[in-house]
Amino acid sequence: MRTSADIPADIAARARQLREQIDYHNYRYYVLDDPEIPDAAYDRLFRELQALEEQYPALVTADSPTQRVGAKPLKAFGEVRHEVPMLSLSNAFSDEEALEFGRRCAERLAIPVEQIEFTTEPKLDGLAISLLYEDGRLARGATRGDGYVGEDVTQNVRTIRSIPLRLRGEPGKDLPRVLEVRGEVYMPKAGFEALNERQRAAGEKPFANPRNAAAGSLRQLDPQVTASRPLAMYAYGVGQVEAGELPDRHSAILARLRQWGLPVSPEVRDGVRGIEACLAYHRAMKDKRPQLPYEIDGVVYKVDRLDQQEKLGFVSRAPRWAIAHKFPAQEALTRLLAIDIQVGRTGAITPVARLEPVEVGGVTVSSATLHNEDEIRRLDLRVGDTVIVYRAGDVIPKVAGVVLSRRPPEAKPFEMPKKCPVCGSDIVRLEGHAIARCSGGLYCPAQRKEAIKHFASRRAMDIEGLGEKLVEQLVDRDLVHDPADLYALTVEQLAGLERMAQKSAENLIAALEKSKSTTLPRFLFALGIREVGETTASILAEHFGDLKAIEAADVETLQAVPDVGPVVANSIYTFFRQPHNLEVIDKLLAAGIRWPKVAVKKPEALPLAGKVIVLTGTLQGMSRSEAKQRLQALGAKVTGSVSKKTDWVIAGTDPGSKLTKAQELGVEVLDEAGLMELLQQG
Ligand code: 9MJ
Repeated sequence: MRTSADIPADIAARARQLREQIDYHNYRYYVLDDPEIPDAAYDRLFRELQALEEQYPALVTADSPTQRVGAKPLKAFGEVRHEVPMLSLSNAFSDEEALEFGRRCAERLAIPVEQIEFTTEPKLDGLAISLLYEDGRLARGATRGDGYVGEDVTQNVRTIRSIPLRLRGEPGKDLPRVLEVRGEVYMPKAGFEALNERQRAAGEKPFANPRNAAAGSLRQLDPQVTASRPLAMYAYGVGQVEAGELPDRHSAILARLRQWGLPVSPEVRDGVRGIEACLAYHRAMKDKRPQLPYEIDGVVYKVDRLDQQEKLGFVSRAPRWAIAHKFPAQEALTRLLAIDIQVGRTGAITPVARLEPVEVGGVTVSSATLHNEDEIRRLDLRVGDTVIVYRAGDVIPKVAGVVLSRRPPEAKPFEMPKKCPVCGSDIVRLEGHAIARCSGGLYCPAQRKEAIKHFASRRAMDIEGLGEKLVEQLVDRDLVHDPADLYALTVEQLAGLERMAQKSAENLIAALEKSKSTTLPRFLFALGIREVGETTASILAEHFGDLKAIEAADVETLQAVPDVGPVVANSIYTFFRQPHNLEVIDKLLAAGIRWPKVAVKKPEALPLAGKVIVLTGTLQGMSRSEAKQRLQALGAKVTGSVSKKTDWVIAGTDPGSKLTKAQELGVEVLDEAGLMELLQQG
């Protein structure tokens, strides 16, 4: 092995420079939320450092950014005694309780509450962490435990990329020699969803919520496992401090932590005077909660001046100078009344939990999706069970688990019905598939209704006024069997239906007439061919130019289309081999459906050919669907979810979880100006 003496001076200097640059760009990214260079450039720096360290192992230092995952699995965690106890927070569950907190502070400080300045913070729903920095280097990470003794999770916190291994600043000068930072480790919503997808795909139990996922991930004996979990951290205070001065206000300490390179939530506000202003913050954060990329379960108010904090002191295990003002719970217990079966457009069977109505986070929930049969088995759900219902931000409610101790003795395991509850056809589940399907096809009224709703929908034939309830009546009364029958409807037939007056019947006939003039991509999409979404429909139209050529194409020809794989090709081929489908298409064309000729495009020649783009947030200059169409016209593929294959994520205002996902995966993010640049290439 080479020793440090063998390392040429220029190599050692370059390694030092690379570490400094990487640390700086981490700081721009995780702390300032304002990256200066694209991710690809960051990756180049990182790889260059890795290569140098591989060539000269003596160059490796414990705080090198390449050394996040190194340690071997542990047998057990060691114990850590907290020099300064890690206290918890008292809770307020109502505005009244928060006001009461303000009155108590005012009384003890002997000043009017309006004169007390608070810092207000989001209360992250994760787990508390203590990070000990010695001479600016991360020396130890520990969980809170009981507040006095926690677990040593150093090797796991090192894998969390938003936690700096080395602080910015000079120890002994502007940086205390010993600094214990306190904060919350959490799992962003997008990372949580992706992790649970992976758990399900691997046949493992999904985590009930991001808090459990974060706690489970941090308390892994093997740091490799922790490293594979999308964890993050926000700092919210300090514990032990030696040989160094800190400011005399909490808000200034947070600002200092940020300067030292620690991520602090951008939602923190200081100079909030009196409790009424705190309550306004509570309301604003409650509204913002669905848009935040991570879960919060309330907000925290902290008296800002440290001399006032000292005067207020502590009660038992919580400071008197802070309070957590919680939001209504996102979890609730209720009873599972039934498991219903829903049949989708392509026959997919989705079990749905019918629940005794219960308030979850301020919304009444009476049903929840159960994904599929395996999910029910994994949760061991039985009708009559008491279940935990969980809502994450704006996400649809889910059943997170069962309270086994409350299971009624007669509760029986769920059995998937063998026959479709709507049409009586066999339900089949192919080997290796998670989804069971009704085999009735368009014989099944449920599938027929969904097919017609899809045909009429805005992005398909855009038949205004043909809503869900109307389609159901039309199918139930045998007026419409397939989409082509819509064009044979008369004003008299329509006017006889529930909630249809003469005028609305006339309007619908006019809308049907108007829909006849369409485009080939819309028509293809409207047919509801499995696996053919809007993007594939557009690509098919531009590749083949007309419907007859698509109808005639064999599987091989279809697979030659960019983005069409064997599954999609087979699905298209099979669709056009069904006499019934061809009949419906003929009837539709005979009814007068038409579209302008499509110019065949050589896809490889387009400027954005092969690029995968995801749009998120609100754009100012155009709608998202316009942006999508314009990008597709330039050859880009526009998809709905961010993956490693994504080339760019274009983020408008209020971008949501896709932006977080992009940042986690290191996908380059463009703003609206970046989008305009891409579009100008056309
Ligand atoms: C969380 N969980 O976000 C505190 N917390 O302060 C914030 N927790 C805390 N502050 C003192 N923002 C004890 C705990």
